[in-house]
Amino acid sequence: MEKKQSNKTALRENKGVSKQKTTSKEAISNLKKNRQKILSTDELLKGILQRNTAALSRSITLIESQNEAHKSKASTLIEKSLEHTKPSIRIGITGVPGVGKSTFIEALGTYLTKLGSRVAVLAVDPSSSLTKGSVLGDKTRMYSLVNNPNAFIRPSAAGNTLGGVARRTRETISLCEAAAYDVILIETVGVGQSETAVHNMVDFFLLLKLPGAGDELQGIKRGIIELADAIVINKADGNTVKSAKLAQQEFKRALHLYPLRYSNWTPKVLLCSALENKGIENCWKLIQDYIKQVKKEGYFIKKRQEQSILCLKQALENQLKEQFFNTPLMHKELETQTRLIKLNKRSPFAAAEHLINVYKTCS
Ligand SMILES: Nc1nc2c(ncn2[C@@H]2O[C@H](COP(=O)(O)OP(=O)(O)OP(=O)(O)O)[C@@H](O)[C@H]2O)c(=O)[nH]1
Ligand SMILES: [Mg+2]
Repeated sequence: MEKKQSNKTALRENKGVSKQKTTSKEAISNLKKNRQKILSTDELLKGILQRNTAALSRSITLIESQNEAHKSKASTLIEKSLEHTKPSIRIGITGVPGVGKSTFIEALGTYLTKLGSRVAVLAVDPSSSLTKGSVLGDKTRMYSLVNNPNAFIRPSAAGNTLGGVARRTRETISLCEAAAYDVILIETVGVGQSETAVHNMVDFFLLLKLPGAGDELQGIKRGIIELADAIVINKADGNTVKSAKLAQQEFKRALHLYPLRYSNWTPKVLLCSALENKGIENCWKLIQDYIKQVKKEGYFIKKRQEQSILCLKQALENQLKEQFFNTPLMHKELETQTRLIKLNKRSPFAAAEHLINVYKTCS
């Protein structure tokens, strides 16, 4: 007689779960339709103001679009959102690749959400926006923030010029402020010009450094030190604590050599371990001290105004350049003038004057 199969054996096959009868094709198609539905600027704005992250993401995608119709819709949305922007603190975080920017943002962002703040994380990295390399890196390093309902993470804006990426990031900041994010953290790689672009759109600029600055100080880019409101030596953990403390002393000494800033703020040098969550609270306290001081002295608002005016000038320059070269006639004229310069038959200045005259007469 065949032995009855025991319920305990792993070989026993239970009857599978049958397909749910309630899954309606109609519901699925509605869901798909809603996803594809083109929202008007008013609908997008309403969603943003209601702090709906899907609406915010879709609006940012609209800003990033190269399609002419999308561009004009995006401008309308930005214009409409401006009157709704809420106060925020914008913080730029820079440092060489691998210094721990994303880990630091993960730690600081999580800390801030625990204090009750809503945090948006953006990135400016024109080099990796082409390959989308930063998307994976940032999102995997920020695994706890990614799942935090009070955090919004948007990787580097698409675009192959720094100007384009910077513009989109600025516009994204506006939208995040309309969506009432209290703190906006912007990660940027400490190479190339991107840190200057980020410095021009934030209230506080933080430079992350690695321990062991002894030799490094020689090769440090003077420009970045001048931009930084704080230098934070990361990875001050394990057996690098000692060298981190040494680096702290060296940077403190080096900073004394720099002239006083318009902000009246003396940059500070702190230690932290983003990985072990140490020193994050101090960094935030420092940022708050800075904001308090510059707000009291009126510099906070002045700096933002100056940044906006600088942005206007850069936008004008970019648009004029684009318009100037963007006609077949100007292309042809430019080629002719280039040839004449190469043949030493015309000076570059005379060629420029000629080109401007042609542009003026045909525009
Ligand atoms: N020991 C130690 N390791 C850290 C610390 N912070 C980050 N790391 C490690 O350093 C590596 C790089 O960290 P990221 O946060 O990706 O650095 P990043 O500056 O954002 O790098 P890029 O985005 O590639 O420029 C990872 O392996 C981290 O785990 C720290 O405080 N201590
Ligand atoms: Mg990173």
